Amino acid sequence: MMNRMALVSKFFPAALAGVMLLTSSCGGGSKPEEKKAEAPAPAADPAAEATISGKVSFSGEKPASRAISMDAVPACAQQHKGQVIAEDTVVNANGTLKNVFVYVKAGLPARQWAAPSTPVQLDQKACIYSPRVIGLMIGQDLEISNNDPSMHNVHPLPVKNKEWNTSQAPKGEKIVKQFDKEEVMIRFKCNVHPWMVAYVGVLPHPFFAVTGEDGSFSLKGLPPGEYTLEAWHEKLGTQEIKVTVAAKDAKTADFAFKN
Ligand SMILES: [Cu+2]
Repeated sequence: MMNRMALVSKFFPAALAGVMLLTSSCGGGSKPEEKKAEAPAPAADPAAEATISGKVSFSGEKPASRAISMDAVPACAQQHKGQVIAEDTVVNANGTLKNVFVYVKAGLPARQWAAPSTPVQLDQKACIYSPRVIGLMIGQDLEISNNDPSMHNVHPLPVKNKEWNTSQAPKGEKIVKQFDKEEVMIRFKCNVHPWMVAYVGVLPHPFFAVTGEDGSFSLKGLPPGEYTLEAWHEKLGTQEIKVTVAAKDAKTADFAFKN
């Protein structure tokens, strides 16, 4: 009993000093802790940004070309020479697919990405939406033009965003709209011309691309991380690929759709 008391009194001052030391080191240690809380900060370092690029290939039976009849609307038909082919599945000369929307579906750090101040353009030319597939960020302006001598009625059919439809006079004033919710994809139709269709992807970040005539895509400026990429095609559905990138990595992710 005496021994234990002696031990406590003997070590108490040291223990107290230790507690004080810990307290002061904790106070001093709060700064590194704050840095730890900002862990995604290195991800914002432009020097650490990674790139994922690739192509979207197609194999199997090439879908038959489907002709669109604009005969009932001479103002539209007159602007085309020969048959108008629907662009719902466009296989490029190099065996890749056009109009595939590729984007980061999951894995990004909880950060806010500012929408670009430049609008994304959606044109109506010869009674066709052009481009057929586009992406834009939440809050970014979508500028819709009517280059035709005929009236159109732009009508997006969203599930998560607000639906609207606005008629646009021949070569009329541009329609400028934004979407405030993430949605992949929103189908656009025209209430006047049933063959007109476009697809618009709305994302809270800038990591998306649409394949063109070489079927390739590139997602630049990615923070290091583990990502799920999705490729969306209006007829062939969706595919996912998981890709991990370290700082400054340039990785390849190729999608392969079959029909
Ligand atoms: Cu139209």
